[in-house]
Amino acid sequence: MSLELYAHPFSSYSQKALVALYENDTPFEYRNLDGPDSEAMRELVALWPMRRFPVLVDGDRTVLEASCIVEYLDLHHPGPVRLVPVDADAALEVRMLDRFFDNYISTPQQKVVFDALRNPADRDAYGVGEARRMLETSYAWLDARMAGRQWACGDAFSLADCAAAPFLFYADWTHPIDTAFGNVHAYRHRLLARPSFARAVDEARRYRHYFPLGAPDRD
Ligand SMILES: N[C@@H](CCC(=O)N[C@@H](CS)C(=O)NCC(=O)O)C(=O)O
Repeated sequence: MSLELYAHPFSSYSQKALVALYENDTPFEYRNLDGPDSEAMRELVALWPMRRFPVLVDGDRTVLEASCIVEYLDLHHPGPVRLVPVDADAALEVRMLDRFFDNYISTPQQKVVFDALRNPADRDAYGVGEARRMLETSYAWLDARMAGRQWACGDAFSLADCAAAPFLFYADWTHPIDTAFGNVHAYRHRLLARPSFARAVDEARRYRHYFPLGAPDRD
C-alpha cells in the first residue's frame, strides 16, 4: 500500500514534509487539500479533527505533525539522505533546531498571516507586534548560529533544514530579514537552491495570490 500525504502545495508545514519525501524520491500519493469541499479535505477532517496538515497515512497508521512525519519517513521509509542522525546526541541537536524553526520562526510568522486574514475588528495589533519582535530576535540568534555553517546542524541536510526552508521562505515575505543578517540570507538562498525545496516552491507558485499580505515578486 502506498503512502498518502494530505497536504497543500502552498502550506509551509506541508512543504516541510514534502522536502523530506523529495529528498529521497519516496513514492507517495499526493492528497491535495485544494478547496474546502474537496474529497481530500473531507478525508482529512475524518482523520484529524484539528484539520491541520500535513497528515501522512501509511496503511493503518496515521502520522500527525510535520516533524513526526519526517521522523516516521526516516524510520520506516529511509533513503540515502538520513534526515535524523543515527547518533542520539546529534539527533537531539537536530530536534532542538527543528523546535526553534517551528516555535520561533513559523509560529510568529503564522500569527502575522492569520491576523491579516481576520476581520479588521478582530485583529490583534499587540500580538502581531509581539510576533514581529520575536521574529527579529530569532533572526539575530540564527544569524550568529549560522556563522560558518552550511546547514542548521553538523555537515548534513536534516529535519531541521526541512523546517527551516519553508519557514524562512515565508518569514522573509512576512517580516523581511534585515540585510545585516547576512548568514541568514545566505542560508535561505542555499535552501532555495536545494532541489527538494526548489521543487516545493515551484509547485506552489500558482497559489501565490493566496498570500494575505501580498506575495513579493521574488522567491
Ligand atoms: N503543528 C502542526 C502545524 C500544521 C499547520 O499549522 N498547518 C497549517 C498549514 S501550513 C494548517 O493546517 N492550516 C489550516 C488551519 O489552520 O485551519 C505541524 O507541525 O504539522
